[in-house]
Amino acid sequence: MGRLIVVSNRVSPPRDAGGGSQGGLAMALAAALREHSGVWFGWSGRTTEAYTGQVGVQRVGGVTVATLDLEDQDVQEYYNGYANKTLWPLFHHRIDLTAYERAYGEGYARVNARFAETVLPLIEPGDFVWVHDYHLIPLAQELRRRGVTNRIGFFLHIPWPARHMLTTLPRHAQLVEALFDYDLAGFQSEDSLEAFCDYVRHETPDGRVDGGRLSAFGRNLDVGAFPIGMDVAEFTAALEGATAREELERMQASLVGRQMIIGVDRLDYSKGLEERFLAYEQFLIDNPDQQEKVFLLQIATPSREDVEAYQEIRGRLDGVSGRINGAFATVDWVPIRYVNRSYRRDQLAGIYRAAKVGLVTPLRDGMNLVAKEYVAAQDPADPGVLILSRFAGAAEQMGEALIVNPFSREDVSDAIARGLAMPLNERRRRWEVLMEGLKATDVSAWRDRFVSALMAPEARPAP
Ligand code: GDG
Repeated sequence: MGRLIVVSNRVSPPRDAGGGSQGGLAMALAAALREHSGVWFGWSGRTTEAYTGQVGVQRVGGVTVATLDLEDQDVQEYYNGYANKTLWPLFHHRIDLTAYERAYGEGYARVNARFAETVLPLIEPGDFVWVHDYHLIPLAQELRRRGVTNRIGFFLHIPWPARHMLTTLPRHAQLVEALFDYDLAGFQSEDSLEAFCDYVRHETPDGRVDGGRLSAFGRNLDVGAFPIGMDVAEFTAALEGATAREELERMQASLVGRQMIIGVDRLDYSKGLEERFLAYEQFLIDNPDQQEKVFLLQIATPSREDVEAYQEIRGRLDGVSGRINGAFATVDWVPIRYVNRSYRRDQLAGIYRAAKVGLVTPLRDGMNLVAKEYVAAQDPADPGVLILSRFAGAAEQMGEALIVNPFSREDVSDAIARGLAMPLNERRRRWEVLMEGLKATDVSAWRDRFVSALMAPEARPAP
């Protein structure tokens, strides 16, 4: 069996076995890499005056990690530019924020070529290559140009856009054609998979969809929905640790008899934070008896601060939260505790557990792991209620949550009222179903499903 080579924009190998601030995805990939004695390759996060193509290799937590430095212009055009100002907003249906600049496309192509030429010497015959996310869509094409015939898989962590959105992108067909140099492309949800098939059917001259096998541009591509899971075991262990317990006690002490609603997100316009604050304001207006009895704790970790749209959303959220607090606060109650910093993973576990309602209302999201973490953190004897946007990939799997339309303040307001008042037996019934689902489709199951589809594809009839 060949080795596994994982390629992603950044690498984040586990620093210690205990987890701490480490995410479940990094742990799961590291476990796969150890099992298949593989390599994790990506950008070091550092810039260099002049690109050299030199690869730094280290062993971290039992994993071989290989990294590449980029030039400042690469970071501006490829990472801040095409990845985060073009593809991210477009794939989240924000064409009003999408930059359609040729220089960004050129930087994206250049960096993908740089990734290909530097990872190339690490790939041996029989190895399997697993490429992650929108930063690296053309990587297989660049590797094929350099003679790589190994099986290469791609997983998209963000949603695939609707056809009419994607066709606003200059050279959209080139981007899709590049995906046909993979052997397998995985999406987060059936919805994203459908959107991709829809494009292939209608926008390619020879496109055909035959179950999980597509053909277009004279080539075949296997596709599937591989919804990512969380690391339930790691998170449960974190929840039982001293840090999570202390955090839970600290939160409980600060409740002073009030009920807490929790939101945890990267500070990103796709997460629907402004709409969430306004829906919560609507709830305070609709339910005056609830004022001073609840509060919303919103943790919003600053993200992509070099991109203007992120500076702008941060300013807007400061304004909206300040206005709502000014309008509703009393001498001993603030309706929104709005926090712009990050917490350790085990602290977050304790904070989630103290909340009666988890409010997860992205306008569009590939999956959304916060929804899953909130559920995993609950006390089985007295679980809280998850309110989840229908536009998160997670909604396909988490039907026992209260599913809402995040664009409708009234809908979200009603769900908050219902969640806070939900009787214990209903909360337990819903939570048990959700928790079963989390365990059955955790991050290891996701990884194993993808890796086995890549390594041992079923013999399929030619289309
Ligand atoms: C992309 C897709 C898809 C947040 N604040 C802190 C913190 N977090 C952690 C959460 C969670 C993760 O970050 C966020 O994951 P999401 O899935 O919610 O969202 P994205 O960052 O947009 O991720 C998404 C995901 O990829 C995986 O495929 O689900 O749809 O957009 O784990 O807990 N972690 C710590 N401190 C914080 O303050 N330690």
